[in-house]
Amino acid sequence: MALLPILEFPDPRLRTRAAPVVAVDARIQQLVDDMFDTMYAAPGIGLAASQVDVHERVIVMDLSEDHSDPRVFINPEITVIDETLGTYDEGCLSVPGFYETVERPQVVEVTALDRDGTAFTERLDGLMGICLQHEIDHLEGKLFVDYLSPLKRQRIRSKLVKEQKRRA
Ligand code: QAP
Ligand code: CO
Repeated sequence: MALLPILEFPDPRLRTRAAPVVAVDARIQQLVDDMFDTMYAAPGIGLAASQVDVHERVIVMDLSEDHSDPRVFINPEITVIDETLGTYDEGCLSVPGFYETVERPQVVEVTALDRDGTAFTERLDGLMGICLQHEIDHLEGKLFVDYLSPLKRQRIRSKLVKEQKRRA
């Protein structure tokens, strides 16, 4: 069991574009396990490696209430299946305490590698599809606050910087 420190907005390291995983080896499997420990402890429903300062294309998710549906997406590629936009009040472990409405395509198809390095393709809708798009954004150095107005983003930034200074 290992908990990894989570980077918080506006940390510039969250803007790093993650590189593809070259081999799903013991190091990546350890990273996946540590990311699950970190996400479950938070608690959260999704975590991208970028958020723990590892800039490789690894995502973990679990939308169940009892840790019964762990999902791993390594080198994910998504295609939008239904362009219709849906809204959701998104949050992020890297933007603690803030939830804002974001619009995203409703249905996506993902091809990725699992924890064993085996490729799979799956259609995701509802919160699962939204969460995966949010996590893939992290791998591109993008955060949900980027979809908000500059004023809202600045307010969130100021409050978080103040909180980070208080803790330091
Ligand atoms: C991403 O986010 C997500 O502010 C996963 O104080 C969330 O697990 C995608 C969390 C919603 C789509 C919809 C946030 C925990 C967890 C906080 C999370 C907080 C404590 C966020
Ligand atoms: Co996030």
